[in-house]
Amino acid sequence: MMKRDKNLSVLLDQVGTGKESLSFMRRRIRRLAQQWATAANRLDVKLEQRWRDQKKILVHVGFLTEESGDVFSPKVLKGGPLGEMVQWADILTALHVLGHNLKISMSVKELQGFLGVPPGRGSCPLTGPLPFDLIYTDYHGMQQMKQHMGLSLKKHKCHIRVIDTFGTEPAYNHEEYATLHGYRTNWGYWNLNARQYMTMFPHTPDNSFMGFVSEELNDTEKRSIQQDKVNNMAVVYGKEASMWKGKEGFLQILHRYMEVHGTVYYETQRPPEVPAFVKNHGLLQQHELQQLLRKAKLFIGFGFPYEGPAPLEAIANGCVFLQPKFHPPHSSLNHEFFRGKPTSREVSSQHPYAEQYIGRPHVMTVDYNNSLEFDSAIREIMRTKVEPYLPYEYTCEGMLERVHAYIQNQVRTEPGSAGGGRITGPLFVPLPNSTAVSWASNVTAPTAWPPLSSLRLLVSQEGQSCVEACNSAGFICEPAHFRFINNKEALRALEVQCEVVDSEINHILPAFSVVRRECGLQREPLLFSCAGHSPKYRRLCPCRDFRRGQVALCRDCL
Ligand code: U2F
Repeated sequence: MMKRDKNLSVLLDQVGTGKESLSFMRRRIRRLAQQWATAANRLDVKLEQRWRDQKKILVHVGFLTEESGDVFSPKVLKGGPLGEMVQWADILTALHVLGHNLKISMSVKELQGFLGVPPGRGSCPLTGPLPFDLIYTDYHGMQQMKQHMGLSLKKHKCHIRVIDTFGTEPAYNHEEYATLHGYRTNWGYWNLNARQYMTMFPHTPDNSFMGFVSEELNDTEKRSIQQDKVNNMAVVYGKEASMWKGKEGFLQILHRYMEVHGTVYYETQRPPEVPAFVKNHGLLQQHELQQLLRKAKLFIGFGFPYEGPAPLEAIANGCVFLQPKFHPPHSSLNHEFFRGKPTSREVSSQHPYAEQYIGRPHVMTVDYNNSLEFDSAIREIMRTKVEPYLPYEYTCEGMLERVHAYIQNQVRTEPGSAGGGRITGPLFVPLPNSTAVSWASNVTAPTAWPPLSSLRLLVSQEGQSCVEACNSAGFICEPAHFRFINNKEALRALEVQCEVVDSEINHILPAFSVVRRECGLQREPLLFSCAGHSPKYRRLCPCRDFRRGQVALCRDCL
């Protein structure tokens, strides 16, 4: 490992200056430097002397380039989205701290320079070998790389990782399939392995969970927070006035019990959406927000923004996060924000991760249309004592551990075939009705990652996706394992009655119809999908175990 850049000054120089978005990222990198350094030391101890390849990595932040229009930077100080910048700052820091050889580009010109395209020949395709082992970018960056690399992008595509907050499901990613079956979106259909898309939360197991970090407290800080908590102090989640629109009723109820604080951006006077009884601090710097959250008992969301970092920060600072349940769930079918996004995911509340992975007493998800329920949740929160809590996967060590594991193991050279390597040893096949079938096969796949020891084969109910089927059995769907269960032996082990076994291109396969006794295997590996479901089919699901607090990694994954 190389010598560590303790105060991250090398990284800060690379990030550059000149835009509010960059200043925001630099402040964040500086503020968390000590925490990253401690985490890196702990990870070193944990990994002992294990060999780690140093990779040449290019990070091209497409959405911050002038060429993409950069709508984010001008809004940094005006209540616009900061989640993306939080995540990019943390990705850059993680890659740097892990000791990789990092280049950062925030303009098409820099991108061309790094890829070796001669200046003045904008569309000259890269012909030689790619000068990087890995390229992290986003959807805007993909377009820019396509324009400047031409056809050779296809050749180098396995080196690319796309940072994609809300996720991309396989059906939307496969060009021909998306076009034929109505899954085409403006984001593109890049024919990547779906694990090359990396999300902000672990919500779409077809993709990889990249995440970000939240500040960690030491024991002394935790104790002093407990002492200083103001039991009747609430902070409203929403830095832009529009997020408060139409919420007067809830705010009135809340105000009956608590002092209400806000951090809403304003120019000269209080925005009309924010009632006079609210103590509005204006948009705060991140460290100032942390201080406010340390005093507050409640952090309350009114439905937007979806899936941001702030609730994790609030919970880490000892607040309870109260948020609305969405009934019916929000999705690309019924909500403008998700319309046209390459996912069919149904979002059950403002922050499904907080709801499903954290839950009570830190998170309360209630029906806001029921004012009694809303009222009693507030009273309960005032009575409850909670400790600051941060899931391991959102600590610096957790993020370093995960990114390290991906870089060293993920999407190496997997066979392009839909049928897989060979499995050894017995595999437990717990069916949903809890009878466990043990399946011994003579297949081996010594280089598989996650290792095959983590595989658990399950059958979904009709209409159920593998995401749900694996979850309900206490596992997680693992798309890398599809290639091992996409075969007749798996059907046989599960005692599925097949009159015919077809091999087709459809994102719900492998699956079978009980009534028609038809079984189908997958012919296109890019369409292996945890998300797919169909009312008449039961799916074969490759589930795996996971580490507590680090769902991205199986028990033997490190
Ligand atoms: C999400 O983006 P947002 O920026 O709206 O997410 P937030 O949860 O509000 O938090 C982003 C950061 O803003 C910081 C806070 C968080 O880390 O510390 N902040 C601040 O610096 N000062 C303040 O007064 C208040 C907050 C999501 F992350 C994006 O991916 C989505 O595009 C967006 C829309 O759903 O929501």
